[in-house]
Amino acid sequence: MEYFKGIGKIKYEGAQTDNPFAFRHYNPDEVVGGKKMKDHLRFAVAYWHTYQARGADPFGSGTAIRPWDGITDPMSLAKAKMEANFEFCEKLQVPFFCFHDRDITPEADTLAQTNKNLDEIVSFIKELMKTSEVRVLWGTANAFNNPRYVHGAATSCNADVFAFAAAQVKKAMEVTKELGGQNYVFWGGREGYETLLNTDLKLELDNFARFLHMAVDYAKEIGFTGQFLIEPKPKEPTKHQYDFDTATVIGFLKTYGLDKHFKMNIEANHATLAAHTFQHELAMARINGMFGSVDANQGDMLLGWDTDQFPTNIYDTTLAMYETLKAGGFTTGGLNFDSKVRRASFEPDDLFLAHIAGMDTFAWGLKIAHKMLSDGKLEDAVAKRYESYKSGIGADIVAGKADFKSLEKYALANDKIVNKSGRQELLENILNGYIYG
Ligand code: XLS
Ligand code: CA
Ligand code: CA
Repeated sequence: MEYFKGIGKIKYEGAQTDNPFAFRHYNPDEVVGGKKMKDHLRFAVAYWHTYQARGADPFGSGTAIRPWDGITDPMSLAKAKMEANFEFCEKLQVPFFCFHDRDITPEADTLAQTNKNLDEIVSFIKELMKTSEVRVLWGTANAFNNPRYVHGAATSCNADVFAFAAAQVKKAMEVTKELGGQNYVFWGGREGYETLLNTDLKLELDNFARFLHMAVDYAKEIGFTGQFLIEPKPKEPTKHQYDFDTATVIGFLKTYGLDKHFKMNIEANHATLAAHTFQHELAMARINGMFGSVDANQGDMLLGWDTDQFPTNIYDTTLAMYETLKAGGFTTGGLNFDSKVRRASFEPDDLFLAHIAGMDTFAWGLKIAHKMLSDGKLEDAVAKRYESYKSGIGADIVAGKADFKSLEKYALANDKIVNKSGRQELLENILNGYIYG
C-alpha cells in the first residue's frame, strides 16, 4: 500500500526550480571532489521524529496528521509505519534510517514479550529489505522513556535497573547486527544527575564505564563489527548529562580504557546546548581521531533547549561539511536527520519538505566546503598564522628540543615581541564570498 499518496520520487531539478518537491542542490550522482554526493552525505531518516513524534509540547497534545492514523493494534501500527518508512526513504532518495528499539516495536507487558515482538518486526524489516536498497545507519536502545529509568539506566542507583538496561542494550545490539546496521549509538538518555546531594558521582561514572565495557565485550562475542558511537549532550533531560561534550567524553573514555572502541556521533543542537559551535564539536572529534557520524539538525539561539529543527542554516552546514571533508569524509557514519517538523507543520507533506530543505542545505554546504578546501585560502591563512613553529625556536618547541632553561635564554635575547593580526573579519568576509559569491 502507498502511504504518501500524490508524492512521487523527489528528483534534482537545479537551483532555478519552483517545484517545492524537487532538490535544488542535492544531485545524488553528481561528483564533488571525486566522490558522488550520495556517498559524501549518506543521509538517514530518524525513525523517532518522522514516524513517532506527534508534535505534542508541554502545552498541548499532538497535531500531526499521518497516513497511519486510525490503526490501533500496536503491532499492525508498527508494521504500517515501517512500510511507510521504506516508501518515504525511497521517495526521498535517502539510503538509511536510524532507530531506537522502542521506536520500531512498542513495549509489551514483559521484557520477554517485547523481545518477541521486536523479533517479529526485525523479520518484517528483512523482508522489506529484499526489495529495497534502504538500510540501517545505526540502531540504539531507548533506555530513558519508561518510568523505570527515572534515575537513569547504567547510572541508576538501582542495580535492577542496571541489569534491565543491560538486557535491553544486549537485544538492541543483536537487532542492529541482524539488520546490518553500520553503527550502534549510545546516547546517555538519563545518564546524569539533578543534584549531587543524592548522587554518588564516582559509582555512577564507574558503573557507566562498566556498562560500556560489557557492550564492547558482547559486540566481540556476537561478531558485531559496526562502529560504536557516543553522542554527547550537556543537559536535558537531566540537569547535568555525563556525556557533556566531545572533550568530556574523550576524557571519560580514556580514563576507563574505552577510547579505542568508540567514535563520536555529533549532534548540532547538542553542540550549541554545550555553548560550542557545531564546527567545534566536529573539529574536536576529528583531531582526536574520533570523527564518526552526525545528527543533523539545528537549535534556536534564542531558546535554551533541544529544539531539533531541520538544518537550514547554510553557514552551519558549510562548516560542518568543511570539517567532514577534512576528516576524510564519512566511513560508517552519515548525516542522520535527528530533526522534527514544527508543531504547526503538521501535514504529511511537511515531512518531505523538511527533509528536502535539510538535504539541499547540506548538499549546498558540501559544494561550498569542497571549493573552500580546493582553493585552500582559509587553510593557508591558518598555516601562515602558525608559521613561527616551522623554523627556529618554534620548530625546536614542536620537536621537543626546548625546555624552560633554553626558552629563558631565548626570551632574554628576544624580549621585543612582535605579533600579527588574526584577520578574523577578513576571513569571515572570505567565507561570505564562498557562500554568496
Ligand atoms: C536526544 C538524542 C537522541 C539520540 C538517540 O536528544 O538526540 O535522539 O540521538 O538516542
Ligand atoms: Ca541525536
Ligand atoms: Ca537532540
